[in-house]
Amino acid sequence: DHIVRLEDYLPSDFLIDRVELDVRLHPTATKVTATLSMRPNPAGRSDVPLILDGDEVNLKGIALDERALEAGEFEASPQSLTISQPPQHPFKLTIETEINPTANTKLMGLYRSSGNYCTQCEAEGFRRITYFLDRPDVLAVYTTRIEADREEAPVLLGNGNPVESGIIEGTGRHYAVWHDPFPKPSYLFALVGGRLGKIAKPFTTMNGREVEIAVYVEPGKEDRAGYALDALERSMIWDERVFGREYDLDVFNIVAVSDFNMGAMENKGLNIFNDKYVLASPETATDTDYANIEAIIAHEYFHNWSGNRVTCRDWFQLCLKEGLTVFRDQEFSSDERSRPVHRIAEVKTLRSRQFLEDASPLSHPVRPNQYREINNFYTATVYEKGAEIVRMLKTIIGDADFRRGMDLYYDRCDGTAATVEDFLKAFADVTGLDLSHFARWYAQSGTPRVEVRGHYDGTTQTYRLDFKQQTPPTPGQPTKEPMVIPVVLGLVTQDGQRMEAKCERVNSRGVFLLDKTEDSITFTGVSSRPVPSVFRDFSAPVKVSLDLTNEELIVLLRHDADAFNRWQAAQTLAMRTLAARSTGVPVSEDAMASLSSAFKGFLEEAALRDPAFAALVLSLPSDADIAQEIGQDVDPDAIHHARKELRGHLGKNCFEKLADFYHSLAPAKTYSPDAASAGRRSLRNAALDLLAAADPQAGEKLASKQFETATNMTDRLAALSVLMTIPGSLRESAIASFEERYRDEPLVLDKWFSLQAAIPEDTTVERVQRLMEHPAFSMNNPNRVRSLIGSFAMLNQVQFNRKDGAGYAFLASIVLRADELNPQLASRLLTAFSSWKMMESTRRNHARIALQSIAQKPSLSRDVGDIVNRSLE
Ligand code: BAL
Ligand code: ZN
Repeated sequence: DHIVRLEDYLPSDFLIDRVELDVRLHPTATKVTATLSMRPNPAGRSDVPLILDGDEVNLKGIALDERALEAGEFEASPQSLTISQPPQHPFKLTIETEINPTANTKLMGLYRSSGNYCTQCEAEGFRRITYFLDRPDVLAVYTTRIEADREEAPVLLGNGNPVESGIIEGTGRHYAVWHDPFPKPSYLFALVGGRLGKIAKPFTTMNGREVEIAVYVEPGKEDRAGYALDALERSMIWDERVFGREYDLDVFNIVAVSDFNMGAMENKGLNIFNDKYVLASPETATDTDYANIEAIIAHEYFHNWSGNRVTCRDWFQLCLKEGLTVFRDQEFSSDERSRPVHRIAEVKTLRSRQFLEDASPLSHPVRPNQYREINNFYTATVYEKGAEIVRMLKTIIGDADFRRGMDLYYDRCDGTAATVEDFLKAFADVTGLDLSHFARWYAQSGTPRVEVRGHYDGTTQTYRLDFKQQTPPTPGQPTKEPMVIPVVLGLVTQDGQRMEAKCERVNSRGVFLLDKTEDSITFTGVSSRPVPSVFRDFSAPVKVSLDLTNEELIVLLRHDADAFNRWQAAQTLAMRTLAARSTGVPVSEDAMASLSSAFKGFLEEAALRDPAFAALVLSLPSDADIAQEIGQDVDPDAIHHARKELRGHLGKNCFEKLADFYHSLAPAKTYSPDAASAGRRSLRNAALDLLAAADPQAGEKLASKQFETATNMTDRLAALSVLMTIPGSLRESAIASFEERYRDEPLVLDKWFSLQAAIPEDTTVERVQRLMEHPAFSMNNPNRVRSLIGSFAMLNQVQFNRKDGAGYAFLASIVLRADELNPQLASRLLTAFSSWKMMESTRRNHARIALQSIAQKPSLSRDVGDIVNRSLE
């Protein structure tokens, strides 16, 4: 098996300046003619063969400078095309290939989704269309002619601007020509051909350029595309205002398709989306769906600069575009919604996905230094931790220098394939700072742990904070160096006032830089013992250990100026109890009483001021969060039981207040997806959940009524999800009525699959197996598979981690089935085994056996082979 290493990077020996593509779409025999204007790369090696990448392509013809090559002048296999003696001067290579889009179940390259033709080329899909130098540092200007049957594909879209279209008389066929003036790597190539409905509007850029922005969807679903188009327009305005970035083509098209491996793809001028992240109506989409659509539309649009205009030199630099673009979309959503609420949501995702990954055998640096299969590195570490690095940089250098650095980066690197070093150099140059130590965040894997201890001295009126950092070993990195960790902090008095103490190590923005293994800082003029509020706004992606008493945490929950730390205080309080009770450590009646009085106090004082925030405080750490906190010999049943008990306890003790919220926050007459309305719904539904935990009979009644009378999907689904926790006939009839109501709505049925797969009962494996026979389920559609199988494996801690191993064995069998159709989908499912080494020994043994059963299978895809081998190491 071939390992690609960062240290082996060499520039391409040949360059491709222009690509002319002629694609004649046909369901099973699409013909592609690629004319490549090539030349030797002055920065490459000379006198070497030209080796083009391929993947399951059939060569039909090849010519060099218009002369057909003869056998012996080239060598072709489905995987590569070699010309042993290419010219030493510019030349034109013409390659004809034939591909079968209908047979393409991998959803990489050109394939069909609901009869429409579409492409996915990142990371290495273009080589499934034609032979090419399929690497991100080969940038070319593309002209694409697409031809198709007029009935089958009335709409033909490509990258760039439309230049020509017409009918081919007497054939029933037509064509369109698209030209993209911006040089781009092949992974940003796209085309679409199909029957599609369209909504569009004009957009005028900051410098007065007129652009048409459009969203294409399945005909008849145009009325569900409005929110996506609106989000696109808002994204364009935001990127102009906040980063000074203007759109650069005459059209910007988004196409929604129902079979897609990822969330969406940022192809130049032609974003292709998983329809889950485009289609929304109040009756079919939840508040979370609306928020995700807004974020992903923005993310893909922002890539036009961070990814497309400035692209990556090689796939090791993936975080250069992904971490930065996630940071940009998070900032956008924070500006469009509530910043603290969004920050908490980001951190919850980071902890549940990235911290988990970093504590698993799959841990890797934000910039990995080797890979077997690049598709396996589209990870939470590259994306979410990558975004945290950008945010830390901004925290360290401040907003103004951050913007200046971004401008310099874009100025210098526009039109090039850049590296993480280029990115950091822009910020080093505008600030004069040495960022070489900071750069360790890209290279060192694992989540740093920071221990903070406070010491108050009343006689000198000083307060000292001692910091210690340490990063646990991760695969390939047995020893670790200290990181540069920005700690944003402040002090609070015991009665909740902000304390004005001085410390020269803390800058005017409240930042202390911890860059050694141990360090201490001292505040002067401290007249009473303070409560420290550290890592405000989650200023670094670390695990913090802080020796605060429960009383001090309650002070922070009630009074801290930093909303994130108020939420964190509630989480820490709950987590202490949950972790203790899950591991058999007794928790005193007093401690339980003080916890519920803290929550009750919070609800009475603060909840209605910011309902979305209150809902987040009420949502206790998940089963998986608790497992991570415990870290070893985990018993998921004990965790589930402890969490259920605590929810019941809090629900009982806050019953009146929760019931009060439930009734006073009754739904508005018309649904609006805005953040404030969504916040009220989320608090009301969080209240319903706790009421049902306290009194299942009353909860079942309330939830059934809400389920039946709901006027929007958020409330209907929230009610159904509460019913899922209460076995009985009401639950089963709600399941049946939901199915009946949405039988023709695949994206809505995905929610129904997902909720059933997450039922924490012993019969769930059989239920999921039964649902695989449902007419709406298909192993070929990634959304269906992720909803049913993915939810079972990722959201159902107790049933996936069944003590008899049945959950693991089931997932292993599905992974093997999926691998034959779609290796990327299969390897994603397989990452559910990330936490297997944390489990107690019986489960651990079952998980190992399941993983070994996969590893032993001959002819695994490289995707699954890589994950299973790393998981077992
Ligand atoms: N580039 C793959 C999809 C995304 O991150 O935007
Ligand atoms: Zn992205």
